[in-house]
Amino acid sequence: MIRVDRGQCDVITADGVVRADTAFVTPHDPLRVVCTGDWVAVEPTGNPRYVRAYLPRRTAFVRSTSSKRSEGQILAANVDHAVVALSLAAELDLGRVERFLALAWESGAQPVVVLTKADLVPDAVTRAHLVQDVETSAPGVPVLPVSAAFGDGLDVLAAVVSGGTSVLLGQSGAGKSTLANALLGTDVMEVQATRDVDGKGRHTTTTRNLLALPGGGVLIDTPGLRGVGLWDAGTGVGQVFSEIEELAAECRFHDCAHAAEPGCAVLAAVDSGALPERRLDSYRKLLRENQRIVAKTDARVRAEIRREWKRKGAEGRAAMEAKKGRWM
Ligand SMILES: Nc1nc2c(ncn2[C@@H]2O[C@H](COP(=O)(O)OP(=O)(O)OP(=O)(O)O)[C@@H](O)[C@H]2O)c(=O)[nH]1
Ligand SMILES: [Mg+2]
Ligand SMILES: [Zn+2]
Repeated sequence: MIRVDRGQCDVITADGVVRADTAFVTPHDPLRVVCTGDWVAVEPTGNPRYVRAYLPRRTAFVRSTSSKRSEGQILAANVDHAVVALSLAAELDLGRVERFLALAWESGAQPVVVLTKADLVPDAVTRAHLVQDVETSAPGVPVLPVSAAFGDGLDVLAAVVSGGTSVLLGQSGAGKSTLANALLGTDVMEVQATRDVDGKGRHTTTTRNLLALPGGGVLIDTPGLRGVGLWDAGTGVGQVFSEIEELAAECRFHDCAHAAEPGCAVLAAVDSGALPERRLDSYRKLLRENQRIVAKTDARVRAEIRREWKRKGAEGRAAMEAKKGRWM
């Protein structure tokens, strides 16, 4: 599945790209809506041809659409590498990186951070510091500075994305489509100058697109995301802050809240400077946000189940009454 747009989608088949109708795979539940990266079964003939089903997903990148509503949105399916694009032209927002990475880990894909527009930070020492800052916030995640404009770092990224399916994620104007074009070797995706110096763009890319790379592998370019809300990402948050979870195992108390407990290994690490306080704050913030979302979702799911029971109960009673009625 290449792209979904207003009830229509493009599917790669043995006979080339086919346009199909998604009416049968667009249920009410937003997490079950067909999505770029899905493997689908499309009718062999017909006008329109309908997508009838999609295969179970290996991985799925899901965010919550806003912090107010507990609704998940699937951004890409069956992705192996979640490439988080972050512009070096704008001020680094490590909290945002951590948030993206929590969702990336949670999706089941291997996260990669790409620091784009490296040519705009010509000083090598400054650049190295920026890379290091991101690395500290992303244990277990490769951090690659690249310049699509000059080609620096592109070979390493090309090697990473040559196996399997990768998705490009990040804010509008981060340079995702420019990167996609550089990896493709041709200008397939439209690119636009960012509107202002703070690095905010105006959403040049508006649909998710799946592109076949010349060196093998498949790349999904996505529209910029201003914010990504966590969506049931407890495991992902744990992975982003794996060094804190490792430290926590050394705390004297099993249920240490790392607040003021004696023998707290986490606070000791903050005191010694080994763990930046910002990391601990960010960890707490994301854990809290995630718990809120999970609680909300649970509440909503429980309410739905209750409604279903009530409906079934009412139907059951009506059926009983009807039976009684017949027998009397
Ligand atoms: N100097 C420099 N500019 C770049 C580089 N990569 C991208 N840009 C510029 O950044 C701007 C935004 O690039 P896009 O590729 O459209 O950004 P995007 O992330 O796809 O944006 P959306 O589609 O809105 O999400 C364009 O003006 C690009 O020319 C780079 O390596 N160096
Ligand atoms: Mg784009
Ligand atoms: Zn502790």
